[in-house]
Amino acid sequence: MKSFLNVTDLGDLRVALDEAMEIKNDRYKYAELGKNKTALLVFFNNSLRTRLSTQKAAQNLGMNVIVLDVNAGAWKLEAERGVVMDSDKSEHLLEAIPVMASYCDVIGIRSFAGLTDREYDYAETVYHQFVKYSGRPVFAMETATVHPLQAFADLITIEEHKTAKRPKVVLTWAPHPKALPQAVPNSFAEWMNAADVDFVVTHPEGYELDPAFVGNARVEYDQMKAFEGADFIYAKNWSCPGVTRPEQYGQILEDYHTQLDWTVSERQMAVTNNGKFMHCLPVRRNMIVTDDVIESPNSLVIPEAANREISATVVLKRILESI
Ligand code: AN0
Ligand code: CP
Repeated sequence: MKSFLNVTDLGDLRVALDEAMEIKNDRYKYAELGKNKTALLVFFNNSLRTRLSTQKAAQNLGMNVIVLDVNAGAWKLEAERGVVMDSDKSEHLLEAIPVMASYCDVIGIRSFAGLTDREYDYAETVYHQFVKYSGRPVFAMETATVHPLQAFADLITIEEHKTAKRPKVVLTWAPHPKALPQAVPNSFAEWMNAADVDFVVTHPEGYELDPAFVGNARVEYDQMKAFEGADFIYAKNWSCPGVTRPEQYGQILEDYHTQLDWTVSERQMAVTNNGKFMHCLPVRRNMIVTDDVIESPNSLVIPEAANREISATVVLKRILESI
C-alpha cells in the first residue's frame, strides 16, 4: 500500500479486520518488519491520539520514528505555487517535501482543511503534493477531507462490541462553538457504507455531507427518529460542507446556543437499543455529549481511542510490506 486515504486503499475489509484482531492479540508479532525503516510524522495541526498511537504503532513494528511539528520550531511552509513569498512563510513545501523524504521511508501527514476554499480542500492538495514530491508511501493522519486511521479504529471498535449481526449505526451531528472540518464524519460515513451495518446519518438541514462520502446512506433530519433502535451512536460536529450552497463552505450555520437540543444526552439515548456511545475525541462535554452519557458504561470512547494503535499498526504494516 503506497497511499492511505480511502477505505478502498485497504482492500477487503474482512481481511483487514482479521489482521487488526491478529495484531491486537500480539501487537509485536511483526516487530522485525520495520527494522532500519523510518517513519516521519508531520503535524501541521494539534494532536494527542494520532501523535501517540501512530508512534506506538511504528515502534510495534520495530521502526524508527521522527515527529515534526511544523508550527513549533520548523520554518513556516508555503503550499501554493506562484506566490511571491514575502509573508511569514520562509520555505516552500516543494523544497521541504523532498528534503523530509530524504530522511525517511514512510510519511504520515496531518493537515486539516482550511475551510475557506472548498475546491482546494476537497482536492486534497497538500496530501497529493506529499505523494508527488516525496516519492515515499504517504498516509493520512487527518487531512483536509478524511481521517481514515480514525474510521478504521471505529470499525474495529464496532466489530468488537456489536451484539447484532448487522447493527444499526447512527452518525449524529452535535453542536460546537468553533467551525470544525468534515474529515471525521466523511471517513466514518465512507467506512460505514463499506461495512455490513445499517447506517443512518442525522444533522440539521444545511449540513449535508459530500456525496463522495455519504453515498446513498439514509439521512434523517429528526434526531430522535434516527436514534430509535440504534446499537451505536457516533457523535461529531462538522461545519457546513457546502454541498448545496458552496458559499457556506466551512461555516457554522446557526448560533450553537439555539442548537443545544442536538447535544447527545440520556433523553436521546433512551430510545436506542441500549446503544453504545462513540466519539473520536477530543470532545467538549455538555456541548457534544453530556457528562452522564460519556461516563456511562455504554460509552466506548476510551477503547475506541485505544484501537487507534491497532489501526495504525495494520496500516504501517501494509505499507512496510509494499516497500
Ligand atoms: C478535529 C476535527 O474535528 O477534525 C480533530 C478530530 C480528531 N477536532 C478539533 O479540532 C476539536
Ligand atoms: N481522534 C484524534 O485524531 O485525536 P487527536 O486529534 O488528538 O489526534
